[in-house]
Amino acid sequence: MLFSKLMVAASLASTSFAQTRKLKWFGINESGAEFGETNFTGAYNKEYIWYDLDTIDQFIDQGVNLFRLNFLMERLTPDKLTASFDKLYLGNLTEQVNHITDKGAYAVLNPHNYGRFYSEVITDTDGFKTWWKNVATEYKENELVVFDTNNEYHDMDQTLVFNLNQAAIDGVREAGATTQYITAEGNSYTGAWTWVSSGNADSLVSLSDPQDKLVYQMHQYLDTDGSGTNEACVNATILSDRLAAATQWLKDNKKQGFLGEFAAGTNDQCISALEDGLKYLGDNADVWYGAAWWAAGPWWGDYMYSMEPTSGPAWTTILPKIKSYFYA
Ligand SMILES: *[C@@H]1O[C@H](CO)[C@@H](O)[C@H](O)[C@H]1NC(C)=O
Ligand SMILES: *[C@@H]1O[C@H](CO)[C@@H](O)[C@H](O)[C@H]1NC(C)=O
Ligand SMILES: *[C@@H]1O[C@H](CO)[C@@H](O)[C@H](O)[C@H]1NC(C)=O
Ligand SMILES: CC(=O)N[C@H]1CO[C@H](CO)[C@@H](O)[C@@H]1O
Repeated sequence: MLFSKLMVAASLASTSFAQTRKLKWFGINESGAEFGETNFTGAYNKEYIWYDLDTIDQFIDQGVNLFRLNFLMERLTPDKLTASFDKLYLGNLTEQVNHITDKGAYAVLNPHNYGRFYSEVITDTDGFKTWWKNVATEYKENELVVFDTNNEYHDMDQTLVFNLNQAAIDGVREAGATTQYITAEGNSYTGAWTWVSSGNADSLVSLSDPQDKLVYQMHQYLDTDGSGTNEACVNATILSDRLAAATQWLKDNKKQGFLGEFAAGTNDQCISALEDGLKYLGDNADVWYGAAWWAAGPWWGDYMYSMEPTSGPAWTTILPKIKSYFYA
């Protein structure tokens, strides 16, 4: 199983991906299965949706080799962290994971929960560890799966954010998933621009992974308040500017980073900022694994950042401009 996936990855690398990658990960966020956050378990195709496997293939044809799959913990394990899985939701998630990894791309399991379960901050670190142990057990044979501890912790005690990340790492490794990457996220919506000033740097530097395959995931938007809600970008160097302090921290501490969400409007200034920022990532590929665009998925419509083939504004305007930056 492990062997055959490696062979698929190797053969893809020598055929469709003729160019050498500069950044290890060229990613896209697939978003939709976490929609309807207040409806549990929620009605499929009404409150939430899984991802279109045909559009995933179109991304792979463009060189994308990582998909961050958003889903909700409450739908996977209804009622409590240690509950058994909803078999249908798990089955759908696994179908998507297998489709992606069979093609040699990485599938990031992203519980899009903000450190919350049924809207309450998760304080049961043991339960969280069990949750991750159970999930990792399902995927431990698939080395192209990446475990993302949780999307965007925020307004939480910093020690708790540390403890939850460490519990996730411990649970994954205890399950026997020893070859996969794990990506930790920080408080303050895991912002790259505030990574050092927020206290994430000082706290999370001490996370420990016995397999040494921990990657720090940060998110960065280019609008004034960094929220990713405005089409305008501050200026044409704002992405590299906002990554500078975190990049220095990664280098100083010999850590690896991954820009797990980034996006900007389809205007010229934003495109210049994206090109400048991705060039900066490539120049610092010793500490940055790559980046994943926010977002694709069947329900984004004409949302300003949608990269869903073929109607998303970013599919036609942004993707052709940025994809070369992922290659040498
Ligand atoms: C989903 O939740 C919202 C808010 O609680 C509610 O108004 C709506 O009726 C729910 N939809 C279904 C199908 O239950
Ligand atoms: C799983 O996906 C199928 C469509 O492929 C859908 O009919 C079903 O409702 C989904 N169930 C869950 C729980 O996601
Ligand atoms: C862009 O904005 C940032 C933040 O305000 C600033 O530090 C930087 O100097 C600006 N860059 C240019 C080229 O104006
Ligand atoms: C910046 C951005 O688009 N954030 C989105 C993150 O995901 C949640 C849930 O899908 C959306 O509601 C946010 O708008």
